[in-house]
Amino acid sequence: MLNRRTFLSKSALLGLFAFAPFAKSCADPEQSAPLATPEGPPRFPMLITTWNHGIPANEAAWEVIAAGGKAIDAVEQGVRVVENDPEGHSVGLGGAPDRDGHVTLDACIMDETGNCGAVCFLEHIKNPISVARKVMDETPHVMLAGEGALQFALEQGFEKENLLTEESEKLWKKWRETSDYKPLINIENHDTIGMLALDKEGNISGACTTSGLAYKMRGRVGDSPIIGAGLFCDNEVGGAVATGMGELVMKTLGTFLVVELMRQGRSPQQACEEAVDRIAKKLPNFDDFQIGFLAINKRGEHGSYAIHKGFNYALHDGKSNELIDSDFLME
Ligand code: SD4
Repeated sequence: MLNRRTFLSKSALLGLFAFAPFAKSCADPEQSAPLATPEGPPRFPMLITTWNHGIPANEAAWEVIAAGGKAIDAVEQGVRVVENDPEGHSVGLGGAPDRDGHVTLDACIMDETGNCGAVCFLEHIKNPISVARKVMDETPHVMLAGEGALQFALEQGFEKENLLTEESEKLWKKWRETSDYKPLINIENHDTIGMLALDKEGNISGACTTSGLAYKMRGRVGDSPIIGAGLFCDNEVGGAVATGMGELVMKTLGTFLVVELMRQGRSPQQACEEAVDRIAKKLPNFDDFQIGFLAINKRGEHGSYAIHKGFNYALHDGKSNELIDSDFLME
């Protein structure tokens, strides 16, 4: 069932945004300083991160921000906490394997200058986000894949390890009894971590890291390491991250779309809603899957929207670090 309240409030907001001062300022490519708003000064530093594991990730990232560190370092340190946690079956160590039993990881990172790095189909390295950071900092490329990404990681001093924990192996063997490939809404493996940060300077960066869909085909890569799909930041406008069924996000370049909508004057909330609406209009069976977008703009305003109920995120503003339920299109 469609979420009527949201649709009604959305139309009301869309009527208003055309007259908002932010819409005018965003259209001006010369604009770089944080924008004053009718509600008060810009609200940063701040962090926003997908799902429950956003709480511990934000804690670690906030240590970097509070010490005056850069957003790019904060997001890397933040998501590493979740990559290192063997209990999580959707990111890094302990991630659910593909259908053949191999854990393959995808990640990307993007800074306030538009620099970015990514790895996909990476095996045996538990912190793909830091390998992505090295790709950004140490190579002329944006993305390395598979064997080449592993070779590069080892050259950079990363340790090769077995990422398939006993628990994930047990779950995989159980799945093999039927080999029924059906990603379930909010349940199976929709727990990619995507984090956006605005540091004390008001600069924006983001990171996204995942083991992808559980029991995917060998070689499958999702949206999470794709700049513009799983993550996009533009320091003139804002940033967005995506979680959920990557194929839907890739077909619509979801986070690039969200940022471009904010550039045209949408609030982060309006932009996330419009991106989900685009998926709903264009892609058949969209309602069999979950997608969630999170976005912030340069003023530290945030928004989120999902196809289905159940998506949440953690917001850290220096005073509190709390979980918030996202608005959604369908019950
Ligand atoms: C993927 N988008 O590989 C990822 C999965 C995900 O929350 O986000 N899970 O398609």
